[in-house]
Amino acid sequence: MSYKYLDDINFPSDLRKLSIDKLEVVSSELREKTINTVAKTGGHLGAGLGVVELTVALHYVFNTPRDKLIWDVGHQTYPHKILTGRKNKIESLRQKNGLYGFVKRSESEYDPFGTAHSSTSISAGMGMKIANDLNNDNANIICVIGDGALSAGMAYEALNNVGATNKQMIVILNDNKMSIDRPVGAMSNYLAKLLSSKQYTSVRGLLKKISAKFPSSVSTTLYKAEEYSKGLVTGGTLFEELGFYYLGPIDGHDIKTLVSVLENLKTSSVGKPIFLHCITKKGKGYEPAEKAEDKFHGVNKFDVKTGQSLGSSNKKTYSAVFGETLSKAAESDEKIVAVTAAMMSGTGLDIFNLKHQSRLFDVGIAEQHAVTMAAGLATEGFKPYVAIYSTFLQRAYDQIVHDVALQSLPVRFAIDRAGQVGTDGPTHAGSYDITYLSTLPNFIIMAPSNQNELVRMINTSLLIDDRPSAFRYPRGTGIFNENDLDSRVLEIGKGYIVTQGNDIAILNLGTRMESCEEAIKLLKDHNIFPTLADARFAKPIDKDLINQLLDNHKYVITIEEGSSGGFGATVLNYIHNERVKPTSAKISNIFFPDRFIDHQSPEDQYLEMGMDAGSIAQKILKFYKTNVLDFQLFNKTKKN
Ligand SMILES: Cc1ncc(C[n+]2csc(CCOP(=O)(O)OP(=O)(O)O)c2C)c(N)n1
Repeated sequence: MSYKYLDDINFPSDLRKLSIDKLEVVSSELREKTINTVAKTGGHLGAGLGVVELTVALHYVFNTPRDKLIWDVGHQTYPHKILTGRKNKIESLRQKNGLYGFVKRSESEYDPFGTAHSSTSISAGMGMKIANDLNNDNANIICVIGDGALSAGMAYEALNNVGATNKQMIVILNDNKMSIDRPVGAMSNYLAKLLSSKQYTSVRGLLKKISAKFPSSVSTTLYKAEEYSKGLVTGGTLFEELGFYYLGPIDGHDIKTLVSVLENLKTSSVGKPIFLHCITKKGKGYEPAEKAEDKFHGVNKFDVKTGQSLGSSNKKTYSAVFGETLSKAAESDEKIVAVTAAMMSGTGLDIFNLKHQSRLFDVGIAEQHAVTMAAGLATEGFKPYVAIYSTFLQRAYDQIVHDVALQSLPVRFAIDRAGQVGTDGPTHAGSYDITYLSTLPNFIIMAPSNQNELVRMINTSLLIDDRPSAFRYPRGTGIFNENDLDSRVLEIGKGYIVTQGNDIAILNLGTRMESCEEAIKLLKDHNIFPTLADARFAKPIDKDLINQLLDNHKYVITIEEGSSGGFGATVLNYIHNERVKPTSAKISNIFFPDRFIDHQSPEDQYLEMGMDAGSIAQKILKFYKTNVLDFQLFNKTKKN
C-alpha cells in the first residue's frame, strides 16, 4: 500500500517540512496504516485511532525528541511509533523480537519514559522538568494522559504536586469518555459536565475572561484562532483551582486547531503548568471500532473490511471460569461482593455483573483503593473478592500488607494473568505475586493446575473467613472438564500426588502441570517414571507431602510460574530451617529467571525460560546422567 505523504515520513523532521494544510491527509494515512497494521498483528487499536491527530500535531509543533513527549499507559502509541523511525518495523509489533506494544525507552529516543501501567506520565514528566530546570535546559515536557488513567491516585498525587509549582510543563488530557470499559467515578462525571457546561463562550466573551489571566502573547493568538476557541472554557475549573492554566475543551481531531493551540503553548510563557483538555473519540475513523462496545480497545487479528476477529478461541478462559463460579456462588451467598479496578470484562466480572450488579464495584484504575475498600467491606462481615491482574496488584502492596494482612481480614484476591502473559510482555507479566504474598503472615495462597481446580479454590476461599486468601491463575484458556466438576472445598495447605512414580518427584504449583505431564510422557521412552504432585497451596505448604517426596525420591523438583523467592523458596526454607530429619535427596527449583522476559507467545516465553515440557524432561535426564542414579538403566535406554 502506498501513501502520498506517509511514504516520505520516517521521522518528525520529515513531517515538519510539510505545510499545515497537508496534515489532515497525513492523519488519515496514519490512521489507515495503524488499522492495517493492527489487523495483522492484533493489539490495541481504539486508543491509537483516537490520538492520530494529536500525535501528528504534537510531533509537528514540538521539537521531539529534544522536547519530551510522555504518553500515559502507552497503548495508544502505534501512530507515534510510525512517525518516529519505526514505520518499517511496525508490522513486527508485539511479535517476537519486534516492536513492543507499549512504550519502551530502549526502543527509541522518542520514547523518553517506559510505560504500560497507567497514570505515571505526570510524575515522570515532573521529574524531567525538575531535571531540566536544574540543568538550565528549556526543553518542553508534554504528558498525554487519558480520562481513564486520570482515575488513578498516582495521577492526583502528581497533579497536586505539579499544580503547586510554577513549572511550565504541559499536561494534555485525552478525554475520550472511555477507559477499557465505561469510565467511572466523580472525575469522569465532572469532565462530562465540563464538556456540556454553560461556560462555553464566544471568542469575544472568552477573550474578556482570559485576557486578565493570560499573558498577552497567548490571548492575542487565541483571538486569531477563532475556530478552536468556540468550545473553550476558562476559569473556575477544578484544574485551575489546582494551580494549572486550564485550556479547553478543544476538538482533538481538528488538526488545525490542535496545531495552533500547541504553537501558542510552545511559544508563550505562562509561568505555570498548563492543562489542555482535548476531546477525542476512541476508535475514531474506523467504523467497526467506533460502533463496538469497547471501541476495539484490545483486539485479535481482524478482517479490515468487516472488523471481524480472526482466530479467537472458543475455549473458556480462566477469567470466565472465575466470573461464572463467583456469580453462581453469589446466588446463594448474599455476602459475596466483587471489586474491580477498571477491568470488569478483563477479569470476567462482567459475568458476575449480569446477575449481581448491585454487588459489583468498579472503582476505576485505583488498585490501592480497591484493596483497602475491600478490607473495609470485610470488617463488616462481607466476603469481598478483589479481582486484579497480578501485575497491577503490585500497586497495592502496602494496602495488602497494612490494611489486609496485618489485620487478618478475609479479603479474597482473585489474581488474574499470573505467570507470563505473552505479547503484552514484561510490563504485564504476573511474576511476583507468589513471592510478595508468601512473605506475609496470615495469607493463604492457592494456584490451580487447571480450571476445575480453580472452581474448587474459589469455593474453598468462600470458607476462609478469618484471614486473607488468594488464588492465582493465568491468562487465556486451560483444561476444563465439565463432566468432572467437583465443587468440594479443599483441605487448606494440602496437595496431592497425581501420579506415583519413583526416584524423581516433580512438585508442581499452578498451570505448568500440563507441561509436567507432557515431560513425564517424554521420559517414559527413557524408562524414567517420575512422581508428579500438585501442591495446590503456595502457603501454607504441605509439609507432609514434601516429607513424603523427600523420603521416597532421590531428586525433587519444584516448579512454579513466578519469580525467585516464591513457592520453591518456601519449600527450601522449610527443609533447611524447620525439617528435623536430614535428607539425601537433591532438590532443585524451577522458577522464572532473574531477568525480564520479552514479549512473544507464552509458549516461546516458557521455552526461553526452560519451563516447557522438553526442558523439564531434559533437566531430569541430565540428573540421571550426572548423578548416576541408575546408570545402567540410563545407558540401556539410551542404546535403545
Ligand atoms: C495500573 C493499571 N491498571 C490497569 C491497567 C489496564 N488498562 C490499560 S488501558 C486502561 C484504560 C485506560 O483508559 P484511558 O486512560 O482513558 O485511555 P484510553 O484507552 O481510553 O485511550 C486500563 C484500565 C493499566 N494499564 N494500569
